[in-house]
Amino acid sequence: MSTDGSLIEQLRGLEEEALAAVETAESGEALEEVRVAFLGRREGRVSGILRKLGQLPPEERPRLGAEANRVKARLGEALEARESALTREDRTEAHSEDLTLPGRERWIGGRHPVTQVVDELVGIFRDLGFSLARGPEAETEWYNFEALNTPLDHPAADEQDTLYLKGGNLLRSHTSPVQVRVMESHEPPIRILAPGMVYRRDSYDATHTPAFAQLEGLAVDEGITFVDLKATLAEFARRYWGAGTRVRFRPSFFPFTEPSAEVDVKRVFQDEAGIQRETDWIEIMGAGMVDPAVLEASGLDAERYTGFAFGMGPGRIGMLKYGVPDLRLFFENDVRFLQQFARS
Ligand code: 2U9
Repeated sequence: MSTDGSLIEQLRGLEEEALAAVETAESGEALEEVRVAFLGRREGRVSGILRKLGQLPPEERPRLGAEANRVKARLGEALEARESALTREDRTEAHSEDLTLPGRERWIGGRHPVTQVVDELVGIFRDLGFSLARGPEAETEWYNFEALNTPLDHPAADEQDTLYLKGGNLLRSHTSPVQVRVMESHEPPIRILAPGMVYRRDSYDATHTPAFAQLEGLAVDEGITFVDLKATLAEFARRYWGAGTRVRFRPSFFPFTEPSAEVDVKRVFQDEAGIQRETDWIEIMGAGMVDPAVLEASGLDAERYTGFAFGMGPGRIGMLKYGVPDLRLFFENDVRFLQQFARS
């Protein structure tokens, strides 16, 4: 074997070794190390072999020179190819998300569904001439019961038994005390709405909670009759439940109104196929003419003034309107439920 042959063999051995090193390099730095180790001018192993060129007889030198150039060129190409493959891998890793996916929607808070119902009801009555009135949630027995024609030993007072506070006050069991306070301080005409939370010693089930929202209304003036009550509540019902809604007044009893009625609606509407449908009668509120005893207790002359009042539970209205089967859904703060009302 000639010296020339063995140098060429060494060169080809190096070539194999270098190509394998290029293929297994996992980073730009590792690749640069391979380049320096094989092609570096001073320390590179290919240059090392070329330095031995002088040992060969002159006629054999060109062949080794040409072979060395081929190996350098091939290694150069392999380095370049591996480098761009590594950069591509990098890029794919950094952007492995699917950029065509729709963005994540931003969470936008909203009013609680019962608050939305209250606001809508209040809006309708505002258009009918009622303004808002508020009062304390901690009340005296006088405002909560006695002024409302409900003696403390009356069964209705027991029914609404509520949380008593130190000193004999209690958490109001309805918003009616608000109306009493307004009548005390204002001469009629009075047309007010009293929305707010009320508290009762009650069970916590699908249709009851010990704390709930109420919306009551009161109109007092000279000459107000049951006709005004019927017309106002029928107009309200049609604005809230739809133009075709039918309204029914059933005789009832409340200590603070006489006569009293339960108000039912029957919704008449077209379904998706355009066929006319109607619901059963649904009870939506109680109402009546303010009992003269209540007007007198509030300091108004019952000979001169008459009035009507009504009361409803926006939680119950929301259940009916949106088909919510269980009142507790409104209180448990489950976003999957609440989200459905987020933007309405
Ligand atoms: C005054 C005089 C009269 C308010 C009224 C009702 C009938 C009634 C219930 C509806 C559902 C309470 O939330 S509920 O459980 N309310 O049926 N409320 S008349 O009458 C008044 C209020 C104040 C001074």
